[in-house]
Amino acid sequence: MKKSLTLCMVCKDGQVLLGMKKRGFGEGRWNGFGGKVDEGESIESAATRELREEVGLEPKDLNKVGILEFSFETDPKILEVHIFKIGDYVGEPQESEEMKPEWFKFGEIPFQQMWSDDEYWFPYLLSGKLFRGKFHFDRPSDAEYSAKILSQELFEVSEI
Ligand code: S76
Repeated sequence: MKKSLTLCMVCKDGQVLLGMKKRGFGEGRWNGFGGKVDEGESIESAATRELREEVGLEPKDLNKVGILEFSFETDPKILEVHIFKIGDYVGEPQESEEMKPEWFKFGEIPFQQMWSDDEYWFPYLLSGKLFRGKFHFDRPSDAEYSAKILSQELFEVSEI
């Protein structure tokens, strides 16, 4: 079974906006903004909704840059994550119940406190390349435990 999710990366003036996840999946780590695509909802409107709910921003542009499939030894579900790059928005980042936002310069991204796949695909994101990949992990990350990558594939694509 595959489940669709979104992940929004806001990149502006050489910085990326990340949120410290305060609860649930990936708690205690810096992450983009996103979540489940609801039934009957388009992937783009799900991305827009999550960005509004989690950090209070309305995207002015929404560029799909990648699709990643995540799977875990502990769960038969495959998570299909649609990654969007946002270059401009309306509003100011606001802390929500789920996320505490902070800007990071492209050279100072806190990979040690992020999901372990991020250091592999961020270079594609930041250099404007489109990508697809799959990462298989032992079990989900939380504040103390960083998910171990058991296998991975990642490549540039010409369209997505
Ligand atoms: O950057 C990521 N965000 C997530 O929520 C999960 N990676 C990831 N990998 C499983």
